[in-house]
Amino acid sequence: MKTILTYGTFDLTHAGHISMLERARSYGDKLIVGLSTDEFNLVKNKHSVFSFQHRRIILEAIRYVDLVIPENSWSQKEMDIQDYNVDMLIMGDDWAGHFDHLKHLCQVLYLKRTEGISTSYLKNILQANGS
Ligand code: C2G
Repeated sequence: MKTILTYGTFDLTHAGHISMLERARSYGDKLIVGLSTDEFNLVKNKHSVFSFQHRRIILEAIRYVDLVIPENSWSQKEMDIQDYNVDMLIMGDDWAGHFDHLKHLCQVLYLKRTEGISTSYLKNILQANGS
């Protein structure tokens, strides 16, 4: 059983998120997603449209996701990797290099982000349409 771990806010879930989850899952047999809580989003200076509970419901409905755990801090990754026997941490390449310090615990892989789509782009469209 090869366990993959990834993290994110996953607000206004879109095709870029789905592509990341699908590709991450393809490297193993189980994908765990550390979902940023509303409180941790503030630490990340992100203000998600959907609450943690709402984002969790959506993620848990995605076929590539096997387990969703809360991400409360930057520093929990070491513990998560050990607690869940993680074989590989996978993040988008906007994070390239940021988690190399975890390579003594598990493999670390950065996958190419999907161009042309982002949560902030979607927010701008929604605001422009006055919705
Ligand atoms: N992503 C992607 N393509 C996009 C947008 C996002 O591949 N067009 C990927 C990101 O690279 C990330 C994941 O989808 O791996 C989740 O994106 P965000 O919700 O923006 O995550 P982020 O705020 O970067 O949180 O501790 C790590 C952080 O919690 C990561």
